[in-house]
Amino acid sequence: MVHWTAEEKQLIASVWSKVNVEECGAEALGRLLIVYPWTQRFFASFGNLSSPTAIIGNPKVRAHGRKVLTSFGEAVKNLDNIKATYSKLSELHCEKLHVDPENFRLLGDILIIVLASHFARDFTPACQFAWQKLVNVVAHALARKYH
Ligand code: HEG
Repeated sequence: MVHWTAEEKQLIASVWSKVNVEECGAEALGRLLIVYPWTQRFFASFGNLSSPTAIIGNPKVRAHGRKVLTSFGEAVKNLDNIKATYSKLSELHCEKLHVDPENFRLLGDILIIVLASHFARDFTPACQFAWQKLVNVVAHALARKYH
């Protein structure tokens, strides 16, 4: 099981308390679709994804980004139980959505960039360390039901 130090927990909680889930969620998913355009294939039903402007302004991208980051918040609240928290979602992404688990890592790294750009000075190296650890654990948990 992953061990979290009191400092890591505190750093994660303090950043999360300042995150605007709607804004940061939309930005993270938008950046994923722009920076790694092959991820667009999972969102064929979302309409216009033809340019960065279209992606950033697409209401379905915004709504889904919010949904994903809200769900990410479950990991923040359940740091010691992330595997169980994402057990059903792992099944969904594997068996129904067929999302390649590499994409969980990409989204995690993008989220780090979004947080760094929003919180700049407060996103210290120690803070980045704790968040990188968190996104890795989340990606691992979501990939667990793949077979
Ligand atoms: Mg996934 C649906 C969470 C990464 C593609 N994703 C969902 C849903 C949640 C979620 C909560 C809604 C589930 C439901 O309707 O019951 N996703 C989630 C998390 C993360 C993640 C927490 C990573 C941190 N998802 C992810 C990535 C991709 C992806 C990287 C693809 C590149 N998710 C995806 C698709 C759907 C969901 C295609 C269905 C969207 C729809 O059709 O509405």
